[in-house]
Amino acid sequence: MRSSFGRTRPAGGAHGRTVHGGRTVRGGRTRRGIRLGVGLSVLALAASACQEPRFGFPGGATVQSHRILNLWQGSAIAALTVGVIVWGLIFYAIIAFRKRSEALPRQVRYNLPVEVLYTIVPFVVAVGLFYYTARDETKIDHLSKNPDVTVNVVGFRWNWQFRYMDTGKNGGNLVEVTGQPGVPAVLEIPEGRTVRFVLTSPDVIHSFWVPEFLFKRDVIPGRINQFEVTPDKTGTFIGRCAELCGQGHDQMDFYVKVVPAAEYDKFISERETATATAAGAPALTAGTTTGSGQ
Ligand SMILES: [Cu+2]
Repeated sequence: MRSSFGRTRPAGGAHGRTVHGGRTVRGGRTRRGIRLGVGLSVLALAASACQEPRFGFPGGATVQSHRILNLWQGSAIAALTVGVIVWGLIFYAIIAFRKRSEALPRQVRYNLPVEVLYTIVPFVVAVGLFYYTARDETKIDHLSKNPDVTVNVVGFRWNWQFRYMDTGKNGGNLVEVTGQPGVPAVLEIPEGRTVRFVLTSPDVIHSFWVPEFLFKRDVIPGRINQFEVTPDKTGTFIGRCAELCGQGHDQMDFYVKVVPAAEYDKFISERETATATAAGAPALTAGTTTGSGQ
């Protein structure tokens, strides 16, 4: 009588048949119970997948963020599926192969199908995760030839400066926004246009993070990091420094205000043509440079 996993199965005899018969009934119930449990878990998972749970992520406010969210949802569902199968197998082994007597279970080795399975399945899972991650990372990191808006972001101890690099031409002011202690900088950007961020730091490592964009990138001294987003939702979103950069790290909040394109054009043209003294809002300095260490 062949058996896997060292399950005890007496070979014969009146006593053996009785025990064997009893175990078959119990084993059948156990297997049905486990199948039902696994089936219900898979159903619950499939039902929750239909409603697209975000597994703790925000909804996203850029074209790129939806791709990031999809990757996160897919990875989480794949991990949960593997988890449910593994938990199922663990509980199956605990129940089906529990100690029933002092007799030593039949000892077996080298179950080739099982060994092939647990080699191939993790390989397929790893290749799948790698493929989708590499595909999405390439798209998310893509830099267009001519972004609609370019903003130089300077993260410094302990605030942010945003400089609109498409301004300051043809006699207009260079528009820049610099946060002051207690007055976070507000970065206004247009909905539906590609915005490139060019990140630099004059002092220590910071990290430019807008949670609603589902994206952050380090701001490193001596290095220029870039990325692009295309906002697709208007609103004001909190931004933070995501790198513990020192004593004033907690003061490095800022706001990103996504506005309709026409409103953004008005915002920029007003500041480009304003006189320096007229643009004296605390968080906004138009046409002047700041002491941010640049
Ligand atoms: Cu910081």
